[in-house]
Amino acid sequence: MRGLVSCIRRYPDAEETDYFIVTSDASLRTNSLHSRMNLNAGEIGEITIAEGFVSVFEPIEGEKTRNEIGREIEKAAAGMMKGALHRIMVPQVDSVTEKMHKKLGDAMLLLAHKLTIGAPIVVRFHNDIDGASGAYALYKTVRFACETSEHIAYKPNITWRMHGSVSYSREDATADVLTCNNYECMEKPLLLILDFGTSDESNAGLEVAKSRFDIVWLDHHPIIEGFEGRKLDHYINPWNFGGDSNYTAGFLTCVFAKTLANIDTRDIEEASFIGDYSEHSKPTVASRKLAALLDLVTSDTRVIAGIKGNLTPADIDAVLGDRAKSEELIAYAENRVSEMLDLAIGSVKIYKAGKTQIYVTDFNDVRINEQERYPLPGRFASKLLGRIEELNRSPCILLLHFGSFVSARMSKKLIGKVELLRVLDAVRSDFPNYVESTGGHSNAASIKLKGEEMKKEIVRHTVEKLKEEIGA
Ligand SMILES: [Mn+2]
Repeated sequence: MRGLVSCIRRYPDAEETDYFIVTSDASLRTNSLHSRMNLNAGEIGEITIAEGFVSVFEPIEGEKTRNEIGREIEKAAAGMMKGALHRIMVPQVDSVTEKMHKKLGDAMLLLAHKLTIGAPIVVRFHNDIDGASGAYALYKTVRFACETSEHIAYKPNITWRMHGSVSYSREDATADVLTCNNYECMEKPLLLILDFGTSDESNAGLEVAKSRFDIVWLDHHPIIEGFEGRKLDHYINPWNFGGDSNYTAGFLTCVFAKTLANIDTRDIEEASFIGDYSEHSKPTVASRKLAALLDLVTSDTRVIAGIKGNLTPADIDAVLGDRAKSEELIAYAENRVSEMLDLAIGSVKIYKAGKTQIYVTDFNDVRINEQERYPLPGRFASKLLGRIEELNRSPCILLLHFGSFVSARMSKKLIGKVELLRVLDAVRSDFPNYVESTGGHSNAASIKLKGEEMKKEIVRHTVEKLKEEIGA
């Protein structure tokens, strides 16, 4: 039997090495094998396998064989693509999907190709409901595609990393390179970025990653002019196809995943819409529960026994597979949020600006237990604005402060009337020695302070600036 050593995983000090070998006789198969022999990535040989061990490897030279196997690999990868264009019968969404479909398919073919040669794959996803739902859909789809593929006879080399910021730093890229340094592969490994990174702050990480990885970058944040990632072959963002941030990254990843295999991701798609407050959201009981669960487990990974820090889609899958455990966690999350919302509604300060009310609250006043991380202040601010909106006829603004952060949330109806980002920027120039940075979206933004000593004054000043902006 002919075999191509496509990828190798070495363990320091181990006598044996893991080899990912693409064999072809009747059909192509990618196997995980061991050997004490010292083989190189890209070598082709006539091999004998006994109980998972490569016992004989007679090298075969020649371009003809290499090209033949190359073609078989291409064919196998293309054959894995068993998905289809995904429509949800919302014309605004489906038209964007149609325009992106070719690009998503090309990116998925690259992923299928990497799976076929056993290459290492690193997936980084944003640690919120949207990012985690995308990662979970991709995990389920890839698992299904590999389990049902006649070609894939090994467990894919995928590393899942939950990512706690909105940019991809040089340190992140270095960590990803180190992860792949355990492997020696005939081609570059694959890096997949989900739901973050579209800012010029990611250029430093990209600079390190782009020479070491093939990259697929799926995001839905507004694209910043100076962001270098926009030039990547597989940078896919609905903003480039007539869509906007309402087309969430989790949904985008489901559409991407569905080019590989058509598994049911309806609840996951909807959870991502809920998580990012998309205007396309049409919640169901099941999707609300999934969103609540993802919100909880990404905010505080400790709620899942045995996890410290990184949360993987396999962990999410395990919790969802345990009905009693997931119901218990969902109930805990819902109770906690509703208790805190009640507390917050009872303790907010209200400033009138014409018909608009500006609410100010201290997150410390509504936290029930300081040891618990759920809910995180920024996400709680969005939930609190939702509750405040239910109680008001007119649109509102909320400032929630916590430590040296101030989260600003504004009713969508005020977009266009109140330039929230500009107001926060003005606050920054008025307190240059105390404000470190401001930024965010048009209706959800934040101020990062250098310390807490002037926080009271800065929050008051922000209220005054907002009043001016509203014209009251
Ligand atoms: Mn998102």
